[in-house]
Amino acid sequence: MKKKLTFLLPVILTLVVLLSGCSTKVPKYNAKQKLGPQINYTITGIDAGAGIMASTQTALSKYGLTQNNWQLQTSSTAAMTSTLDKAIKHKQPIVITGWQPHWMFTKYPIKFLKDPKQVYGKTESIHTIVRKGLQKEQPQAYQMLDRFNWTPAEMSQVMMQINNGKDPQKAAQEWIKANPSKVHAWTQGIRKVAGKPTIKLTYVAWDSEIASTNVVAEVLRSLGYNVTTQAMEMQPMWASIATNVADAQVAAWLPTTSAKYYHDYQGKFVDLGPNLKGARVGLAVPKYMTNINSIEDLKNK
Ligand code: PBE
Repeated sequence: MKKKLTFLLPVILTLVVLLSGCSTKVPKYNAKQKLGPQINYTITGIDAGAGIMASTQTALSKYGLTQNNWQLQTSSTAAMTSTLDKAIKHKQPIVITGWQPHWMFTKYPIKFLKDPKQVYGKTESIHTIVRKGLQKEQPQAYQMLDRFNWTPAEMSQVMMQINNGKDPQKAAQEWIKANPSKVHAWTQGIRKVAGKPTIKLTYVAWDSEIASTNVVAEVLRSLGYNVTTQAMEMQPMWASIATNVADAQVAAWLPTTSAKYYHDYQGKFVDLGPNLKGARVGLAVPKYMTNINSIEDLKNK
């Protein structure tokens, strides 16, 4: 008898796993029922340090959602997009922290929720931030960084390649090769430096910043620099520039998303202005959630 049971154990375990998988399956989105209970009043977020997480906490309180049980779940971009992927496949309800440029808006039928209280701001720009003294010490790098600018569509091209599995440096090199006139505008008249001076770029490993940082690094290399890139959390990234440990970052989403660090380190960096205009940050849902169009709907519908 005992022997038989041991033999059956794997079979029983498999059945248990399969059955529990079925019972926890979230039903399809139902527009006739209140949204909150369908997703346990949970917004699927990303890494805790991201500006969009702070803005979403503000949104929860400004729209009166906190007292309504709504909460923001911390995870990572990769975990959030994989949860989104599964939800879309099964037409399940989901609310995510979304931003553009990002391939999530190309790959999935999702829409931003209206933000009548303007918690996330209208549109954002991504600024280039360099350390004090860079202009004097590495004028060529400074000039290239000052000129660097591209469009959301251009950034998306690099991001898509990386999302399809291409090595980020390779994707940057190929984009540069395919866009000579754009790159020429950034480097025109800048003479190559001798002796391979080092430029250190810091960034947060968001898809958008992996793309931009790799492109900038490659262009600086073509000017004769030894470029290192280092991924870190948002606060250390700002600190690295403020303390002259790093030379530049191209990852400052403003005026809202990076506002905290922009103000905390004010006076300890040089803001070279936007390298990309027309970025956007907010909450997003699949388009099949047709009756959810504003953050206010999370409360009322
Ligand atoms: N993001 C992407 C970042 C900036 C770039 C919107 C996730 C954030 O701080 O929220």
